[in-house]
Amino acid sequence: MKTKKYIFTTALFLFALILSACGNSDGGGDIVMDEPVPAGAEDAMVIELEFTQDEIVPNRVAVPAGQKVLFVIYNSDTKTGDLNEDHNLVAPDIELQEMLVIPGQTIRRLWDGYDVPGEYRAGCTIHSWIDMTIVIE
Ligand SMILES: [Cu+2]
Repeated sequence: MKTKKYIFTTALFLFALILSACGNSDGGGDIVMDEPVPAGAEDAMVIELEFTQDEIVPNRVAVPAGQKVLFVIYNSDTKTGDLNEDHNLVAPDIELQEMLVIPGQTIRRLWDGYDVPGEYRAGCTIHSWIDMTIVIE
């Protein structure tokens, strides 16, 4: 009898823990507002970007071919309104996977870089008019 009660209490506790962990996200895990520098960033070039309400600052950056990059991206777009203030940066042409940044958040993500020189568009898929150019040199 005592063991059963213990198991029930433990299950209840775990359930409450799971509920609170999911509390302020969309079930996709906890959102870190100020991400730490990821492992492996030692030899990366740092590129700092800021999403505002209608642009990426700066909107043009140059990266040597094959250079690993640490993106530090801040979303200062905290206005409330009918538009979504979340932004992401995506550049399929140079294999840059989506990086989502919520209002007030700073993310720090590594990108392996790209080998073929040229000018490539990187943009926000949530707001198609917000974009920038990444120049591979
Ligand atoms: Cu956007």
